[in-house]
Amino acid sequence: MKLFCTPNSPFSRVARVLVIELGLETAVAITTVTVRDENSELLAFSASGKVPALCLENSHTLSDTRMIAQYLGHIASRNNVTASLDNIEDYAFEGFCLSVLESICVWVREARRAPAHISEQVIKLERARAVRSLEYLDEHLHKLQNTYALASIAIACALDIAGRRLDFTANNKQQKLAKWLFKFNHRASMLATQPLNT
Ligand SMILES: N[C@@H](CCC(=O)N[C@@H](CS)C(=O)NCC(=O)O)C(=O)O
Repeated sequence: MKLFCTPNSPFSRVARVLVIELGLETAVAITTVTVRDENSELLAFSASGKVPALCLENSHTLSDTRMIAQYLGHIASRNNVTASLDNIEDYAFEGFCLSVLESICVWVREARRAPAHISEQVIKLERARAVRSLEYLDEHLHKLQNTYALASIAIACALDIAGRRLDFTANNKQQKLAKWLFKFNHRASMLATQPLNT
């Protein structure tokens, strides 16, 4: 199987972390591609052109992080990588964690624009959303205890990129979450998938 990624995409990083956490390094070949590029190798496998994308042996391609996580959990015979509809509380929480990651990506993308094109309104909105989300996560930290759950990995990747690119981290009011992130960031899977310093 081929997992198409970019070195700096937080969504790609979630999939790469999972490959390591689940011990699937020999089964999954990490393939670096470009995005937003009409010559990208990825376009032959996925018309969406987004990463991560997992090309299976039967040549079907999964191009959604949750589906990829579910599939990787399935082949690793782990049934608690993604939440099941049978546990609606976990299912809702996982959706929330993925939306935190998506919102941080929107903020990072906005902040990277040329200064004249940055929307202060978008930045303000995303910062407020991120503050609310961190407060919620700090209050519900017990939900982030499964280290190879999609929810935990999505939050670790979201908060790590927010710290690196936006200088946005958990503050004194969210000390439990800050401690959790510090510990999670030292996992071998997180250390091996750190974004490039660009
Ligand atoms: N909903 C998608 C989001 C993936 C996504 O937004 N990936 C970004 C990189 S973090 C991407 O590929 N962007 C390139 C593009 O928009 O063409 C998922 O869950 O996998």
